[in-house]
Amino acid sequence: MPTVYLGLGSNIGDREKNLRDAIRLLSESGIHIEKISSIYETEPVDFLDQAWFLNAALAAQTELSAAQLLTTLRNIESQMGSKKAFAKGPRLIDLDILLYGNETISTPDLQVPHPRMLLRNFVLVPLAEIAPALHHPSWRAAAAELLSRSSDPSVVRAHSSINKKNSSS
Ligand code: GSY
Repeated sequence: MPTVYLGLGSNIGDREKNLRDAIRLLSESGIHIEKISSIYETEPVDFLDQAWFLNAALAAQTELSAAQLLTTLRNIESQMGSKKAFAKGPRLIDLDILLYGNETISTPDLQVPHPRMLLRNFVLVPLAEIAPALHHPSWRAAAAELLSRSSDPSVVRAHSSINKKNSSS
């Protein structure tokens, strides 16, 4: 089974609950979660005039193909009531495939590695936390090194840990 890395984000409503609900639904959908990053509060990028996000990343194993995994993520977003009012705008939950094993995928629906992930601190910070040595064949360096070289000026700050929340519930 490939190890997959997923990115999660929310900037509408109870953002932390949205992340935790999404993680529960992922774990009920054939996605065997192995590691979850801390939650980070992150300054919006691309469309700046919107609320700050909570972002996290997770590592998982799955027998789903990449296309099936994408469909599963989109179904969870719909089930949670997430609607994108406009591209790059606010969303209740956003689930992205960052990496699918060592694969490189380019179809009209899916590009893996996620094409903008190395340009975004809100992806690199949680990813480097859970997998600092992760090195996709198309990358010049491992995740932690890529983060240290990031030129993204946007702020990413600690929020709280999903793991701590889970252990007390
Ligand atoms: O790409 C996911 C949605 N998104 C985000 C996000 O998740 N976090 C931050 N900080 N900015 C974002 N801009 C967009 S679009």
